[in-house]
Amino acid sequence: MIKRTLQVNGVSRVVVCDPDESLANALRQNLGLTSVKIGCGTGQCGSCTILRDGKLVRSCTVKMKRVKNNTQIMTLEGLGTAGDLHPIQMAWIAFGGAQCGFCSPGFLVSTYALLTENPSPTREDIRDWFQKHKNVCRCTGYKPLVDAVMAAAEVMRGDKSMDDLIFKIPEDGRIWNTHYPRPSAVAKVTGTWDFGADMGLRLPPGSLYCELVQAEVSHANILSIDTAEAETVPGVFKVVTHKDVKGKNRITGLITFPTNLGDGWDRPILCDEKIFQYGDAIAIVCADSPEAAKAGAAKVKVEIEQLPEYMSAPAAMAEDAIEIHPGTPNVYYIQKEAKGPDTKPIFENADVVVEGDYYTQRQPHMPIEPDVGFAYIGDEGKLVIHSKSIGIHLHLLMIAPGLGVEPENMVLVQNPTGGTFGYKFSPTMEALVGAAALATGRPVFLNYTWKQQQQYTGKRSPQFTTVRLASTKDGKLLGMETDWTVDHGPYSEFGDLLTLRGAQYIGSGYDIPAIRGEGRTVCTNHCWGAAFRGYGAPEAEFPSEVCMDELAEKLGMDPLELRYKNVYRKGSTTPTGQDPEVYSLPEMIDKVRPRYEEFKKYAADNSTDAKKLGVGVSIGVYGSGLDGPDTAEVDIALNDDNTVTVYSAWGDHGQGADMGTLGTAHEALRPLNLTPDQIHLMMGDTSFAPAAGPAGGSRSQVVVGQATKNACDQLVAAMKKPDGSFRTHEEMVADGLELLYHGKWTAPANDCDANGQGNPFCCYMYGVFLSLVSVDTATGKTAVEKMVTVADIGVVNNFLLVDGQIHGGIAQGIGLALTEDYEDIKKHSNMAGAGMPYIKDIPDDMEIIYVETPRPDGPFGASGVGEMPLTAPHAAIINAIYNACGARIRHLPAYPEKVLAALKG
Ligand code: MCN
Ligand code: FES
Ligand code: FES
Repeated sequence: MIKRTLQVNGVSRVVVCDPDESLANALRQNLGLTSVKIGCGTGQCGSCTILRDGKLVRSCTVKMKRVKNNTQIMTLEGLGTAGDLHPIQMAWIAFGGAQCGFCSPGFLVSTYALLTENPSPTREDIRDWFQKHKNVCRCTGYKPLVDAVMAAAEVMRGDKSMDDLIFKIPEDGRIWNTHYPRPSAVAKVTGTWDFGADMGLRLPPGSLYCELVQAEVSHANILSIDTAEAETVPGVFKVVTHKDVKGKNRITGLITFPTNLGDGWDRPILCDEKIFQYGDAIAIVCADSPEAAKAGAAKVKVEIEQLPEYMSAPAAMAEDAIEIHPGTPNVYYIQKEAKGPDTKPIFENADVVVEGDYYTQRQPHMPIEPDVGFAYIGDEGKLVIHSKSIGIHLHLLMIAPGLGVEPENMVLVQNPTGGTFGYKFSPTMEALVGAAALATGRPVFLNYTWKQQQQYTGKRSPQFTTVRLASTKDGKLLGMETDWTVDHGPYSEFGDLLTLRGAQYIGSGYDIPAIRGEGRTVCTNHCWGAAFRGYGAPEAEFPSEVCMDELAEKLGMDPLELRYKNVYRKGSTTPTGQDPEVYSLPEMIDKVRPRYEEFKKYAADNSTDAKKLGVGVSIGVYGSGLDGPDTAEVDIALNDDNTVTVYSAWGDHGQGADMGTLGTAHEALRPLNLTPDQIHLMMGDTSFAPAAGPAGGSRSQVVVGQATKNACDQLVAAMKKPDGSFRTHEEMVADGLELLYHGKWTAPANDCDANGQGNPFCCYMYGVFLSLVSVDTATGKTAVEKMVTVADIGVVNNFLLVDGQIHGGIAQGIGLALTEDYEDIKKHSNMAGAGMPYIKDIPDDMEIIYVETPRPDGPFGASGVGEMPLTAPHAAIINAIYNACGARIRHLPAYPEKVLAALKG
């Protein structure tokens, strides 16, 4: 142990710790300064950024033995507090800089250092600074952060006042359709928003730390698991294996369709007979310190018999491949698609036919916050599990039988969450901490390292897709034939539903009268397939949007005009045969056309042989909802001080479930004239919030929003007196009226049939993407220089939310197009290796144009937004690469070497 006296945020503090402890851990654990966040833990993300003797450091990389006595330390706690915000914090609030908020402390301290050194930075100076100091954000697409720094600098220079940054509620009192800041913003910018790892530090004495024993091969039979030596390691309390799990020891994948050949019970909580993928959990070592747990895990002996590893769909589909789940074929689900007349004669007689093979990769979600959670036995004897779950009621039902606990004896709670982007549509470690809490009887805490996050949470399922398009010679689409294969990894959860997305979205946006297709779900030994923002759309729309470009070329037509000719208009139907709820795509294309012409001119004027510029377009469509009659429930209560409390399980990835709820409830409660702070939110706990459904499929603003509105409408109706005024709480009680109202709403939609036909969603989101790229012809490296997104997401609840959603989603689309992958288990297990976009990978020139067409079935006309920006921006970028230099990339990501090879080819 060493002792250090540090000057922390202006106060002298003493730390006693291990010499090899990181400065980040010492600040967090020893001094309780939990604004310092640990994301990557390896110097790549900047979430642990602090000032040491006036210089920025990533504190996870500094060992305490290298920190001298009297070192000056500044953390976010030293910048400003809730009652006395610093201009940088205020600007972060005003520009929606904190979505999940996990990166915010690091960015805020970094900004403070920048503005101390350079009070008048340009936007490019700011981008250079965050690039140099490796500040990474996965939510915002960076542009709002640069806006915030510019505004903070103005206030700090005295060119503007703090008051200029404070949102003013309009005179009519309305916050719907404004820039009202989210309720959690102040906590997020002051470092007081406690994420799972922060709460883990404050668990009661006697709590145990978990370390996983994980598979180091991708497919094997387990012959034995020997925990004897591990249990003798000092500090180890118990090693939990499958033998300790009292239930079925399986997480159910909830088979969606009866034609699925699996039964859904294929994912072990703790491996018993087989290992299905690299990183599978085999045992949990529970100990009184993280170090003892780690030492114990190293002593668990697992004897295996290695089996052939099928790391992609073609490998698992080979004739001689054995069944990964014995008894279930590796191809376990087939989805047919048939719309309109037979396509064969259409293709035989069409003027023009184009065809291409396309591949979208195993995109990693890469939240900055790694997976984390804890569990304990609550005071009512129930098993309580806290995690990053964005579907608490769903996950409870998925894991309860495996653990052997009756659902009514379990509670799931969502911790403040540092981004998921869909990986938390699946349960991850909930069942592990649940099993450990039951086996030990103690509170248990499990925090994945970022490497574990990458290796042992689900990924976007790679998809191999063929598209053929037939058209007349003047560009009217006549038919489409398509085939798609989904590599869903070893666990079936939601794999059939994902495969259905091919039928719903390949070719979507266009009036295609005849379609035939078939898709299949394949079990492999690579990482399991989880929902990822866009869920099936980026996989489906990339092929059809690139194929549309190939068709335009063959026809000699402008790609935007080919799209304009074919997009949905009255009388058109979607690939599932549904009438779109609105027909805004022609108007959206009209809006983008001037920018398109400008971009083309700019590209022509600025291209050189060494750096070629090009312009690309694409169209994105996605449904807001789970298929069919998607339902949500929300409660509202009138409090005795005449305020209200909304009880909601609208899951929060970081997108802003709090503001979504507040904005919707405030609008619905307008007759009561409540101020926003008179609406309290109680969210994310199955013990008091009714089932709202998971925050997936960009469904919450529509479905949970409608349930929220329904609850509010009931309350307002009950409070209304015959004279039109409203009862107080006291009068409600006096009149014997209910104080709690249960809101419920079900989407007017129906499930698709076996041919993929139906009206699965009542609200869709529409996007038109325009990108300008440059390609370095010597290296093949592509840079996205400008992006424009035209969005029709219905009426906007809150602009800070939706701007942030769109910028952040576009940034992930750029990563999908150019850099991101999780194919190589070793190389892609850290942020830089997996192609995480840093600020200079994302253009500052990003424009959003809204077309707010009110949705008949959305609350106050709103549709969803979350996934729209990741439906097809990557196709616009790939089309722009072709336009720039003639390199046609059909397999993502478009690494420089691929572009170079295509250029040479
Ligand atoms: N919203 C709005 N006006 C609209 C539509 C939506 O103001 N017309 C707001 C909503 O109030 C909500 C947000 O925009 O705060 C997204 O709403 P919606 O599209 O309904 O999506 P959900 O709330 O169901 O969120 C899920 C969606 C999905 S599926 C993924 S994945 C995702 C995402 O949103 N993951 C995210 N956005 C994310 N944002 C962050 N920062 N982190 C993630 O992990
Ligand atoms: Fe320290 Fe990522 S740089 S946690
Ligand atoms: Fe930056 Fe979520 S707000 S990572």
